[in-house]
Amino acid sequence: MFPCALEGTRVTLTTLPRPMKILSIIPSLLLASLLPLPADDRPNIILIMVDDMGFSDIGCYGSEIPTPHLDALAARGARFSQFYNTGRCCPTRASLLTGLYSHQAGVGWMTADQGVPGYRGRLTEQCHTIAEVLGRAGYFTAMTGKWHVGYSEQVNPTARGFLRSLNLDQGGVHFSNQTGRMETRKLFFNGKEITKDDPRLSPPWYGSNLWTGQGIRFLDEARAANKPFFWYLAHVAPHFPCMAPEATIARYRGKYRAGWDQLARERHARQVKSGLIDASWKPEPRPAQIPAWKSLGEKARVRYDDMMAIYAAMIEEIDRNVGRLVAALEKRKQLDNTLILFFSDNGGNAEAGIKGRYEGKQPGDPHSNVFIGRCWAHLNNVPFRQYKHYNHEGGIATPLIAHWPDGITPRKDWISTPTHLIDLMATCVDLGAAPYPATRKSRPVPAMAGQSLRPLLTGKGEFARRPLFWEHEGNAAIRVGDEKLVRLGEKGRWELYDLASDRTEQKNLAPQRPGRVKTLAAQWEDWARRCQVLPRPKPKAKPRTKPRSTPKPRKATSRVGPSFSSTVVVGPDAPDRSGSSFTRGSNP
Ligand SMILES: [Ca+2]
Repeated sequence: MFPCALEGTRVTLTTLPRPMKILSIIPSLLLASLLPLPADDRPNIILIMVDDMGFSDIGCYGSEIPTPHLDALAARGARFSQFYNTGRCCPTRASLLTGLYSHQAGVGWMTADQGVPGYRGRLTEQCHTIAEVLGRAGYFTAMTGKWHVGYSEQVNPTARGFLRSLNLDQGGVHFSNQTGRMETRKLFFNGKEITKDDPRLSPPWYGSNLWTGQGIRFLDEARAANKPFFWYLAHVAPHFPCMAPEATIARYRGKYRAGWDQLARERHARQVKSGLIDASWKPEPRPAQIPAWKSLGEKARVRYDDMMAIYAAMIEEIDRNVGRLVAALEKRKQLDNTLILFFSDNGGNAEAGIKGRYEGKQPGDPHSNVFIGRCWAHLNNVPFRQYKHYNHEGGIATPLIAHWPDGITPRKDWISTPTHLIDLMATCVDLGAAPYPATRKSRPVPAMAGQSLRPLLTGKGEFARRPLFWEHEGNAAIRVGDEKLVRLGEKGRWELYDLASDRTEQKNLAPQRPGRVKTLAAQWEDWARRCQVLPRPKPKAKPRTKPRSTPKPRKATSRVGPSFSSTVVVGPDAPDRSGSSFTRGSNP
């Protein structure tokens, strides 16, 4: 459908021959330019995504961290229990923005160009972004926060459809005066690089406040232009290096001395009580590499407590800014007709291993370097297995809160239909009455991979069953109904789970059901061929500095890019992957 600005009528164009379409649009456009715009009742859309937050880290998903503003949105809207991301920063952003599986958009891995279509390290020209699609349909489009789907001027937010933007090229920056490894990361305002202490940003700033405040200013521009708005708010928190205002951290110090064992039990109990998690699903036990909290000495307890206090403070800052955003919408009488969706880009992050990192004179300040590590990541993802990077539920399951008073009747139950980032483009196209062209710059673009969430949000209409697929660094999965086939690494064995009786992936049914494994694996392979997961990039040839007669033994553990020859086969019983090997060569 094409929204015609005349008398609020809509003209269906998809069935008309092309010359007719053009002829039918021209008079409408001419008239529209002469007449005042009619009231536009299409909803505003705000996507709020956080970075590296686990499934159970907010109050209404089981956390002990108070998130009253998010909980209030959930109470007045809807909560999804089986919404999925891709398990990693860049692919998630590519999939969200385009409504495609990330390899289709050129971002199968991170931002390195590996020379094959699915791994170009940036959004390619053969995809639309939500901003492009909604912008053409008359929306005012804005983004704030972390971009991370390509760095060149051809791929920045301005080039990819955002009328306004304040963005980092990649994440990891939380304070305007931050020092350390992330200090060199760049900040852009409407496509032009600016310094972090640019006076327009009223430094010193903390990122979660900045992204929200600037977005609200963009929103006012949209209203002045009398347009519905689309705002993609990509928070940089709680991604490492974990840091937050000291006064917020201070509220949490000491609270994590309860330890990960007790806190995991408490989170799980709250999840069962709220109906999010079925009591019969056995939570993932503490992996053997993570020490029992009670075995720790006082010094270690103080250290770990402080790390998680910093992380909790980051979540609180996000929640406070959600409240600020909601208040801004309310003040402008825009809350009822705005769809807000809140979710995370991947599961809790175990990078930096068991001990994490706790560096700096005052950990948590702008000059420190804190990773909460695997012990706390296990808590982040209660009750699931695995972490960011992986396709088990701990890597790809995220909360999804939806708030839209004009469209959603508040519901107490959980929406348990499996849904995915690919559905966000289809939802925007549907709610924004926006055309999704079959070509871009005269070249074909794949059809949207997802489906509109409208039937689930409103309770009206059917949401068709369909399979879902994942691949990242050789980790892979397919979900068909409640059956999920998943593997750890390209050389990992397929595991089969019945998520209806075992969402936590504790009972591998593959040995008993080889026929189903074969069928689902073939279905996954077919998708992988269709969606540019294959061909894979070739492993980089190492420059030869010595004669061939003295070869070194080949390392089988390189993680630089998705060469897939490596040991991505890391399970709960595998050796600890502490240290930086987890992300070497990546853009976190
Ligand atoms: Ca992330």
